[in-house]
Amino acid sequence: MTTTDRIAEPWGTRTPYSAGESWPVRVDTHLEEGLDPDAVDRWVQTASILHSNGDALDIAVKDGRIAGVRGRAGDRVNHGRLGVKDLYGWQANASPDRLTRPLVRVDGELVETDWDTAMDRIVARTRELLDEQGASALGFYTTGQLFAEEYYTLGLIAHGGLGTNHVDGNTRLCTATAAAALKESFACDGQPGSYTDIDHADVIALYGHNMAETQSVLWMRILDRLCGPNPPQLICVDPRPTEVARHAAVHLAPRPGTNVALMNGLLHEIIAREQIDRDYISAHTVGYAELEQRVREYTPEHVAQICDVPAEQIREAARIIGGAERLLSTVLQGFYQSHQATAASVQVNNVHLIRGMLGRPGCGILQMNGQPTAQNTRECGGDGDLPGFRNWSNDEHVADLARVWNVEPSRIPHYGPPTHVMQMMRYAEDGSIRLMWVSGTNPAVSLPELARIRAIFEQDRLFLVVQDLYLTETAQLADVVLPAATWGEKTGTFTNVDRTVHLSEKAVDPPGEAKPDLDIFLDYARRLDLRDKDGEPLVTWHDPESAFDAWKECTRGRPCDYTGLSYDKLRGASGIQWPCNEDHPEGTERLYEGGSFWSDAAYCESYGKDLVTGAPLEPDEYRSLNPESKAVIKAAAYLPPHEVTSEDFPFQLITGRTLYHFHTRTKTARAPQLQRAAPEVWVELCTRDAAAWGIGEGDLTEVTTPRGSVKAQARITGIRPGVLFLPFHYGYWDVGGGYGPGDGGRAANELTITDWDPASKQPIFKTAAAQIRRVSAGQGPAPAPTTTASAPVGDVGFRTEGDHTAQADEEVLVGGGLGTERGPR
Ligand SMILES: Nc1nc2c(c(=O)[nH]1)N[C@H]1C(S)=C(S)[C@@H](COP(=O)(O)OP(=O)(O)OC[C@H]3O[C@@H](n4cnc5c(=O)[nH]c(N)nc54)[C@H](O)[C@@H]3O)O[C@H]1N2
Ligand SMILES: Nc1nc2c(c(=O)[nH]1)N[C@H]1C(S)=C(S)[C@@H](COP(=O)(O)OP(=O)(O)OC[C@H]3O[C@@H](n4cnc5c(=O)[nH]c(N)nc54)[C@H](O)[C@@H]3O)O[C@H]1N2
Ligand SMILES: [Mo]
Repeated sequence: MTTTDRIAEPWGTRTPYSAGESWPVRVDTHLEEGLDPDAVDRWVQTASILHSNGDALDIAVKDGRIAGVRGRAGDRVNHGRLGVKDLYGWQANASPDRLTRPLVRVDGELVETDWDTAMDRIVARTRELLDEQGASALGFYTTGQLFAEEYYTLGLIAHGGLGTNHVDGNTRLCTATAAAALKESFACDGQPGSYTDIDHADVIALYGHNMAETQSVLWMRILDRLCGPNPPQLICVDPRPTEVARHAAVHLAPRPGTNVALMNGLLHEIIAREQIDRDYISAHTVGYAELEQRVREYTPEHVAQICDVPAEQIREAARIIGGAERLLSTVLQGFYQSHQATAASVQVNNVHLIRGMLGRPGCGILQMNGQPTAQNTRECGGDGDLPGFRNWSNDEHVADLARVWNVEPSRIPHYGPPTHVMQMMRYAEDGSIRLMWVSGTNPAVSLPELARIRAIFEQDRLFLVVQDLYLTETAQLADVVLPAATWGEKTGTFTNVDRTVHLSEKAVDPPGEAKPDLDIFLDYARRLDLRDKDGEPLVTWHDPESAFDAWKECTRGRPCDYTGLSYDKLRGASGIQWPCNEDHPEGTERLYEGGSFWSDAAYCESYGKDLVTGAPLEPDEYRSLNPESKAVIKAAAYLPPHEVTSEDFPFQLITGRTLYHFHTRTKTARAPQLQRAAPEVWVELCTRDAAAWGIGEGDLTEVTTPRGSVKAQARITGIRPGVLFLPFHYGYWDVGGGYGPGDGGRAANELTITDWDPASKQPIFKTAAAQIRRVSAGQGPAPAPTTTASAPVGDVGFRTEGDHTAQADEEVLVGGGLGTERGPR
């Protein structure tokens, strides 16, 4: 057993392993100070809630409170390890400023009230609006952080009960492009790959994905391969010097927003060298000829001009990718939130399709998710799509869902694609959406162009309901605030990126009168007296397990088939990957083995879209494009970003994450070790730009775009010249008090643009034109971590480390622990 300061050493101790071996077990534990593991009353099974990796863990319960966490040795995902946010983040549950009672607005002020009063207000307003305008007045904006049971219930209420098409999740900001890219290539959502592909791959390419900070346990798996025999080679595509870049054989740092050009350059080289699998292409794909034609002009020299990357580096990266025998690719926000998001992400799929690298060990695509339950939002209809990956433009799928729900098909809106959140905000701005119910997300910090978002939420004519744990920036603008229970305080299931389903059990009671989101939605349906077509209650379940059983039925025969799962089966050694059914009782490790796809026109989730305009394809167009249910290779030309640099705004601004915080910090700022590691906003720029603009380490600067400005201390790093990076975590609440935007903004989204990808509708958070100027000298270095992509170029006289409370245990179990692991290996 070793004890490690995991703030200073976020990835902990190395446990090297070789290709084809099983990843060794290392159990990470962090308990409240002085608590002996043997003195813990109960260990309660769950998985991580602060990212999408799905690391399994047990909550330590002592005297009815959460007192720590321990990784689960036998789980297929993490083999016992935990990341920093999970080791320390649990403390936020017990924060003294949790909401404990509902609040309603009276004479302009939010005041405490009881559940009946709060719910009756919402129900009365819902009824009024249904009478006056109909269901189009109602919008629901949810999250990627609740449980499957909760999304499914919300989706049924909104779609099947009220009949509104205005339902979306913050997954729109997050992984809408993952879904869109999978739908374009495979006609269906669902990750082809598996985390075990890391154990086999000889090349791993990470596209716009800072895995070291955002899925730190998965990164440990790669680190352990890198220091074992036969290590894989890494390719990193990111304008910043992330830990991923530091370990890469080739680090391509393109101009932000030029991903399509770069991908076309890589495809050009791979094709030019004939490093393609012609048999696979002809047996299992359509569209290759167009791709070959399209990428012909993207020579390394031409691409070098667009991306400002040396042509030789592009050749070298293509040589490695083209020479791989087992290629794993991952894609995340550097593609999804950048310009031409879907078109770029689809090109990653194309690399695998033309090389036949799919459906066998080491050959995986992970179009990553970000949030712990983003996959469920998409599967269960929380993002507006129809549950079970049903196709809204296939009338038979709508009829089938109507059968499952026992409603008339006409009840389920399917006249057009579901309304995405940016469009919902537009409708609220115009006054046609008049009730918006926000659950589990903090849009007053996380949506682009915050001044506009605040103005929309502040309108009197919009009735805003916010369901959260704390009085967030968004909750402060609400008409009704509902106190929710969270992870550890309620039971439900969630599914991670590689389709692994975990059960998360209730460990402790929620504070005060806070209630699980499921109970709140069920209460709303009951008070509205929603009925099915036979006059029976529309929602037939009453608790998490009965909701799960209903959801299972809804997935029967669909790609994300859960029918072989149950709470009992999930209460055990390891999470299980869907599809899990009679044919695959222990789950399914990889999709698309042998090149068979779910792309038959009668079965598929989507007919695809035009990547430039976003227009959905008609069923007949799809049938003639893909008559034999193959994978679809879709080519795309590079187009310049909409907002380009100018004399007034000479920089490109990108925004993103740091290791120690989660999103708008509502949980991580309330965990002292995490908050101390990254206490305030900063801005990253390179040495050359700092010198040119007279900015020194730690100086206070002002970053401006056409939307607004933000003040931040400067951190000088090895970031690409001409690029600024701002973490988007810092809103206007803070430990020990808040401050308003009037005091000078610090939220990155004051600066971002109202613009989105045409196909996925995901907002563009990663390319805006900006200016920076020095305001004054700083007092000491910037408050940015030194352990991560924000590491300074030189010594700044300060290192990120934890205090004595940050010590965590690591126990390496040699050759053991996984005997009880489940699922096909
Ligand atoms: N610590 C931590 N972990 C998290 C989260 C968190 O808040 N904190 N959130 C979770 C969620 S919801 C998500 S979605 C994921 C996100 O995980 P990531 O996508 O890994 O995180 P980001 O920092 O948003 O963006 C990744 C990288 O994209 C690069 N980038 C920016 N613009 C471009 C571009 O045009 N091209 C390319 N190639 N790269 C570009 C940035 O430099 C950045 O390093 O993380 C999850 N995990
Ligand atoms: N500029 C910029 N903006 C971005 C991004 C970026 O990279 N750059 N990334 C985008 C991405 S990928 C994402 S995912 C979003 C995240 O943006 P948000 O979803 O707004 O971020 P969170 O802080 O996770 O907000 C979740 C809220 O849910 C609450 N909550 C937690 N658990 C529960 C629960 O069980 N029930 C309920 N009812 N509430 C709960 C939390 O207290 C918190 O207020 O931000 C997006 N915005
Ligand atoms: Mo996300």
